[in-house]
Amino acid sequence: MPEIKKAAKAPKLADPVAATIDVASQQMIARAHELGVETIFDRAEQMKPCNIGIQGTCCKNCAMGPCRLPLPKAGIEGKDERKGLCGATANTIAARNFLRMIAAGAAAHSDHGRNVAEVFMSAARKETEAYKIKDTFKLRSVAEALGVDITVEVDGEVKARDIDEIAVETAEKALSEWGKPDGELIYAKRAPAPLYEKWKKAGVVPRNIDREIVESMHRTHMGVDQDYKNLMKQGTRAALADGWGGSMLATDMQDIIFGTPYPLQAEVNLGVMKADHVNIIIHGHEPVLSEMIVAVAQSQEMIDYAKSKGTKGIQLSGICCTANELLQRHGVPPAGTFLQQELAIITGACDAMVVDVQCVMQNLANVAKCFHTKLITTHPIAKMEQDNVIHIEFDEHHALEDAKKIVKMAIDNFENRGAEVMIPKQKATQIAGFGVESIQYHLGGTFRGSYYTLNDNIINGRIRGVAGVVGCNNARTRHNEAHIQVVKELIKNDVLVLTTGCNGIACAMEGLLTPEAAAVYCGPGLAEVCETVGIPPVLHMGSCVDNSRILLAATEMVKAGGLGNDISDLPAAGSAPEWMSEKAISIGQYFVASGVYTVFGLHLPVAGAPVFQDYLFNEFEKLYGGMWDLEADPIKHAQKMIAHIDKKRKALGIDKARDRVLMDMADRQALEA
Ligand code: BF8
Repeated sequence: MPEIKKAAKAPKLADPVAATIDVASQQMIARAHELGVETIFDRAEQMKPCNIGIQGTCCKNCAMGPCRLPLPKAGIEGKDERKGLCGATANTIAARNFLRMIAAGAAAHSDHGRNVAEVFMSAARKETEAYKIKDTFKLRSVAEALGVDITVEVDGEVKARDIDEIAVETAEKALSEWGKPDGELIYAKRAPAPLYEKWKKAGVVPRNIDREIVESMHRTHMGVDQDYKNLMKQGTRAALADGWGGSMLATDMQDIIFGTPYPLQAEVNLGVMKADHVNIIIHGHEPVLSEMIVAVAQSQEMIDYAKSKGTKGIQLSGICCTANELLQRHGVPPAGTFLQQELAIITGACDAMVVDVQCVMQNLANVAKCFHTKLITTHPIAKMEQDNVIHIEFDEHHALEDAKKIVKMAIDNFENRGAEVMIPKQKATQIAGFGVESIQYHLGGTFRGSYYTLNDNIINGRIRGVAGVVGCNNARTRHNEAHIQVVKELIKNDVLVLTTGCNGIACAMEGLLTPEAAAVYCGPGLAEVCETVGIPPVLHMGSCVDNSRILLAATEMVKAGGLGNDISDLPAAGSAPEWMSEKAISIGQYFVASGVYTVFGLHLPVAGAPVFQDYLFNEFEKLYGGMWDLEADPIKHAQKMIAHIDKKRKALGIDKARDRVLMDMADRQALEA
């Protein structure tokens, strides 16, 4: 009898509406199904995550394992007897894993920072035509922060020092922060003095950036650090080396050579792509090459060339944090968040996608194969094995030529588009490009250039507090839903939101980054301030390395007075509702160690080690004033942040002021009635 073969079961596909709240993305997921193209949303249906990994208690740091220590269903009663082959406890395993995540995240941000610092050095030494010192004002302030003299004494007279000299010495000073043999991270002293003293007392001031990452790897090697508290001491040091080191230097160097962002208007979402234009999408994190692509794509030569090929011009757009970088400095519209990268190609209208580092899915190559899209990798440390991927390695010494080659390749590829073009219509308007400097200007004015007005409005209760809501998308949860629900709940309760990364793009897609959003979504106090000053209730501060801007904005609030002496005294909280990247863990840890109560969504890989989790969630507050928390439900998540903000208002003695303001509003409404 012939063997009867069982028909292979069709793989389960994602339900577009359950996968994302964004209508444009829903259309593209459905389109992918029509065309038989698989995306991350489908794979999330087909592959379940490892339950023990999620709990943080799988140790694969040596070849005797992986040792898996699941949490018993009934929980831990009394003594926790679980251990790996070497005897490592659940606390040790979870802490080692957590520290390795911090180290990887800190490495990603900091290596990005180093690359930018090297380009800055080339610009300072005038070794490249493509990059110049663009913002001399910022250069001087960064030079001062790094201890570089900006004045010289000539014949007893103090004069401004030559700007080229300042640039070279600043670049040297900055670059040495990665590997200097002694001393400590210079920027640690940019933190409020009481916070620096806490770090000093705890012994966690970073020595240099690279060393903290290397030591993290050493300590988590088999048979080294076996005390979760000591492991997290290093976790704190490595995270601080990221937030107050690699990330902060990346932001500063980028501002110097590309310009400090200032609020500007742009569009967002897949609808920014144009059927009659050459569409180039830039994706990743390091904006050094993309800056050149912007310059080249805007050149008359390339626009004319594009028109000669029967197109109406060149439409640049972005994905992930390269998008945020180009948005905040040039108004280049983001086409979407992390989870929309495959969808941008599925429009059939992406003539080239240019990727650099981080958050780039390898499946882009498989999706690009189904269309005409040229997928171009540009970074020596980030290549792809698939044969349809083109590698054009970027070098700052021939950056303009590289950019031209890429733009020309995209234009030439326009004629290869198939009939399957379908660009969703959805797009929104946003105001982005906020930073420490522009908040100071907007809320303080030219004459009172300080955070005094912001503090004043917090003290009088119109603004209840400030929240940093940041971070990724995660295919294990509905795209953008938690981002938007958390932010809406916060602004409804008069909490001003500072955003970066994919949260910033998600908020923009929802229309929350416009001054008009204040009247629709905010509580009366925040709405009044936004209306008076003309700002959105959610301020887009840039990419993920730009979380350093949030640290410095918080420091400015402390300096402006009236809200305590340290970041941990501020009515403030942090959040990453849909995190997925190791970078998010590093960011979370440096927020916490800087005094910020920080809530993550979904899950955290610490649940399998309850003692370690308690250390992060409760004991940490005694060390630095900030602590971790986890809340998957977006409304409860926001309410926990608001409860913390209220706790801080009470400690500052300004909780009554808020009551009074609310009564004033009610009284006023009653009078008007
Ligand atoms: O650095 S928020 S998904 S794009 S990691 Fe990645 Fe996460 Fe987006 Fe930016 Ni940040």
